[in-house]
Amino acid sequence: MSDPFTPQRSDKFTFGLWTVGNVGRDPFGEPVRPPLDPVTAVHKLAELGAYGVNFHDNDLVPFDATPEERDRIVRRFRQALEETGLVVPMATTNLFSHPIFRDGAFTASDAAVRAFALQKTMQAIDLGVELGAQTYVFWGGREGSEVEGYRDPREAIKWFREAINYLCRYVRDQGYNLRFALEPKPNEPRGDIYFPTVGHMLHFISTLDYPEMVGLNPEFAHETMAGLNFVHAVAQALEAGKLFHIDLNDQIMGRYDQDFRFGAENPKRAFWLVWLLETAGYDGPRHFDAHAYRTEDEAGVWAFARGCMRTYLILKDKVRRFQEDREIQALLAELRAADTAYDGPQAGDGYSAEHAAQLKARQFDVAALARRGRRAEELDQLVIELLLGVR
Ligand code: GCO
Ligand code: MN
Ligand code: MN
Repeated sequence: MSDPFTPQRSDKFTFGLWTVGNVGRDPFGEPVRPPLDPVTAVHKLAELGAYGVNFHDNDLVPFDATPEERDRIVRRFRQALEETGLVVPMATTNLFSHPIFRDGAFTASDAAVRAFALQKTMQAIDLGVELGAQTYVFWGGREGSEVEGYRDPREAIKWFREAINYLCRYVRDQGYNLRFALEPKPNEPRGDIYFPTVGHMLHFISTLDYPEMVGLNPEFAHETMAGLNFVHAVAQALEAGKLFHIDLNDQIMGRYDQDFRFGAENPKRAFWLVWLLETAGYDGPRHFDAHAYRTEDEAGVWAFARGCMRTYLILKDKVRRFQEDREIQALLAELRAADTAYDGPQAGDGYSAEHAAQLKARQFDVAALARRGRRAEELDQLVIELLLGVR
């Protein structure tokens, strides 16, 4: 009877206050929607079947709020969470809107700005933890440059490392149960942002004092903007045990930062992403970092939110069909049988001098191996037909 694509809490869908609360401001135009009360957002998201809500410190508490205002806002918000059962799995800091961050935060050339960013982040971590967050995201929106004339990028990398090391110590010192998730992006709002991709971040993490506390928050749009394959980026994060969180949305390569509804532009890539997440057993939140088109009013915002979750669930159902489709599975089995027929020495056996000698002496039927087609056309067409709903 019930619609199988109705989201449940167990699907772990989350939205940022800044996503459904996006007022539609862009570089060319004023807001088209009034600000959304965070308490209304919580109630509405709960009604739609979401699991949680995330925020930047200033999505909830204005930059210049007094301590009394802060406490009143937090009390009201917490009450909404209690009434609805919504949780706050992730929180983050706004280190990009205020003019003080015009040249970055942790990588700003001005030491006072760097110290202020650290102070603001510690306060924001306290706020996030107070409301239950277990993941803390670092998106370095302004951590970049347009001009190389003054700051040596190596210095920026060092300062970013110092900040993350410092904050890891802070979290440990407070006894917080909190992990950090770094979110790479190639550009926007800076001409270029330091640590532009998942790969850059993964290496950076290996240089930290507490690498086990720090992982990734990759975003579909960010690798896509750079023309990269997001599914491969997520696979590398998963393989490294570093997929701590994920930002789902959509984007056309080469355009401005679009933050479209999940699956809106690249449903096939989104399908492979859902396939990867579901088959890898990723059990973190499925967070939508996207917003409604500027054409929309508040009703359009909720249509957008519903659409993100519904598309994920439809794609998850397509993954199940992919795994159960007799023709697809038979094709995969045939390919696998041919691929695993070789029983000679190979890298997976591990190296020894004797093994290497055996491998060097091995005769291969190069012509036969080179002749073999991969049947990718057949496989991809079957997937397309599955996605287009004719199988
Ligand atoms: C962007 C980013 C942000 C971050 C957010 C949480 O392109 O603007 O994706 O939305 O995800 O600041 O860290
Ligand atoms: Mn983004
Ligand atoms: Mn994001």
